[in-house]
Amino acid sequence: MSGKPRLTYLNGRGRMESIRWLLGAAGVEFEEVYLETKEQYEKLIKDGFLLFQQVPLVEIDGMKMVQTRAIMSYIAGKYNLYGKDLKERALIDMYVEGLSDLMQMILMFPFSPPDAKEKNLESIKERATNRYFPVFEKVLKQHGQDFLVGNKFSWADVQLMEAILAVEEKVPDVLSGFPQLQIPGNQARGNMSGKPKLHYFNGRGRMEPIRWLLAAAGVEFEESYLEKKEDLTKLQNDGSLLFQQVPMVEIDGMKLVQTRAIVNYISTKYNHYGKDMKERALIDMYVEGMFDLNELLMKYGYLPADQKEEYFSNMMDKAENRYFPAFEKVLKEHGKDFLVGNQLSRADVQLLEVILMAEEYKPDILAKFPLLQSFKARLSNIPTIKKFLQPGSQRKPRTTEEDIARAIKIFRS
Ligand code: IBG
Repeated sequence: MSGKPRLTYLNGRGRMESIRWLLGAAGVEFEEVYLETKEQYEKLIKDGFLLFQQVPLVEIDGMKMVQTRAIMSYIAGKYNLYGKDLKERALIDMYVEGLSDLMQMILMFPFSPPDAKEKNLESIKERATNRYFPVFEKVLKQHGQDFLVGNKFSWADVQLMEAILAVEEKVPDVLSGFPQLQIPGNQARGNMSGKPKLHYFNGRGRMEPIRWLLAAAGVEFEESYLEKKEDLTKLQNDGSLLFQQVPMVEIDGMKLVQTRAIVNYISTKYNHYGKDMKERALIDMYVEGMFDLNELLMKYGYLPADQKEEYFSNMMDKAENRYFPAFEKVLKEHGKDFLVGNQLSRADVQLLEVILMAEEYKPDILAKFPLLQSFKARLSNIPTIKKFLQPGSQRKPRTTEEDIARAIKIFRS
């Protein structure tokens, strides 16, 4: 659930390349194991990793998935690239299957005998130009939208982009008769590299839970830092901020504001928000408590000196006697590794974040909470989180006096 997907295949495109594209388009980091020897491959079979003795193999969410299409359907579904209803899904399936027939010709091309190479290249060109690309040119022209299905980036766009580039490698001017394909091609390309972009100041504040959740989901993101008040004013004046406030995150063509709305979207998108309404209700209860505690801890630095002492003892009292006992109890009662549904959710990620923050104020704060101690160790070891906890990651260091002075200059008029 928590680690990066692991792809096992040869170190080449082959049947794995479309899977790499789809994960890349979804912004998901993955690991690769390259098969170099026959023994490695036989070992996978012997160990029961390969249901039909074939790769591609993708280890994802505790499953060992084989069969390229099954793997891709799972990834497309998981990362919301598979339409919003059955009808959109049917269209995506049609387009993807057509494109994979074309890709199959390209995949087999290197295996053509020398005397068939020219003829096979000609058929790729002929099929791309006369059968497949006209279909997508027409679809885009008819509905006039940017993406093939549902006016939203989907698996079909990813597959089309891959196919266009693969054909262009062999027939560079293949798109010359397809003006529509030239435009969405560029847009898909823009979207492909389009990591979420976070707009905030270079400090923790209200953006830090968003950074945590993206990092835990293995999603790469970019940041644009507000350095001075004018940077905020510029975003306010160009209409980028619905309520004239940051955090703002550019993601999937939206400019999202309101911390909770942003984290709700990210957690849903990356399946860290429970499997049903009841799990979601529990996650909501827990994370709202965590937000309250996080807010208490975050505000401490911004207080005038004469209020700090009293505030500090209240905030530590709340951490030790209200919030942490509640989470210790949840873990004790169900005896599982994660707070909700026995799988990683945003509640776990947000709890780890707030535990580490509280420890900065009081290093032994978990002394009375053995289950939170083991929870902390377990969570910190999840590969994506482990990486985020290492120096040099996008996690922000403990808030300093300078951060506070800078935030006040930017945010207070
Ligand atoms: N409910 C909103 C959310 O959660 O996104 C509140 C957002 C908010 O308070 N944004 C502040 C802002 O943009 C920056 S975070 N202010 C400019 C304005 O004109 O309102 C301020 C903050 C920090 C640290 I920094 C702790 C708490 C708040």
